[in-house]
Amino acid sequence: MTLHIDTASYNNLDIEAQTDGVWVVTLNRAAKRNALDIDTIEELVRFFSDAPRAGVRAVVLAGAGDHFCAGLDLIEHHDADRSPADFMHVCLRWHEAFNKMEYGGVPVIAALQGAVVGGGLELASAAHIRVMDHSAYFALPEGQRGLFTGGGATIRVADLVGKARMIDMMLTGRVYQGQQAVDLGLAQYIVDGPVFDAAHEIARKTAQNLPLTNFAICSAISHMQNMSALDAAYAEAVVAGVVNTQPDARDRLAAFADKSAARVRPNS
Ligand code: 1HE
Repeated sequence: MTLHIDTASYNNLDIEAQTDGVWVVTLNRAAKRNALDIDTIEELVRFFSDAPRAGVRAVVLAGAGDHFCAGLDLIEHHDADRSPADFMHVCLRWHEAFNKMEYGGVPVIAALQGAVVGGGLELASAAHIRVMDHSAYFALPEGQRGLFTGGGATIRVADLVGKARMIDMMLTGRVYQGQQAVDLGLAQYIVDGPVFDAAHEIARKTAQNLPLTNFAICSAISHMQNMSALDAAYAEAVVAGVVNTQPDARDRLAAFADKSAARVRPNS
């Protein structure tokens, strides 16, 4: 049975279902540069826990205003004066949210503009595709703030840019932007026009794939990266056994066989 997502029950996320199965999730605290407070993290946990069972075919993740996300809500953190155990539990909720995104099986396309910094970069790096415009910039200012990453950067950002670059970003506050950010792997696309429209177009395209295929792409690949090569190859065979024999794929294979399906061609 398909789960119902009650969009009205979200306050810090603006959630909108489109007719094509694409859902738009917008961090909705522009006045605070979409800083991630506890409530926002809990809403991310809830949405991304429910999305795979609610018929969500793809997600565009965006930030309201000029900035994607300023990371940890530093004011909330300052005022809460947390104990080490308290903050450990905060981080575990961040991991819960971001793992639900990365391993949930629903394509998440991040539309990045302005600051994508600290925890904002950790959030973006849990998306499957990152699309940026020329205003977007990436940094890990934790080092300068007397902090450390707690939302998975040591795993995902190091994975994107490499250990040495991540260490440099944290030690020096180095900022990456523009084509260089794409070249380093921080984003896969840079666009001249509206970044939301470009991300939405990509989301629509991914939503046309079969859900079970997308589930494998947006869950199995990440899981397999955590395995030994031997176990990953075994898991790949099992996943392919399920996905590549799904009844819904038969029409697509038949279309290839009768030559009505589009062929793979080089870009013109
Ligand atoms: C915030 C936050 C925030 C803005 N927490 N309230 N992240 C950072 O170190 C980034 C901190 N933020 C900034 O560097 C800048 O705010 C921005 C580059 C993102 C935007 O600059 P600007 O000039 O557009 O805005 P602003 O004037 O600095 O801020 C506008 C408001 O947003 C202001 O609130 P107001 O009530 O005084 O109007 C700011 O306080 C508020 N604001 N950023 C709380 N981050 C799990 S560990 C993760 C570790 C981290 O993520 S460390 C955080 C890294």
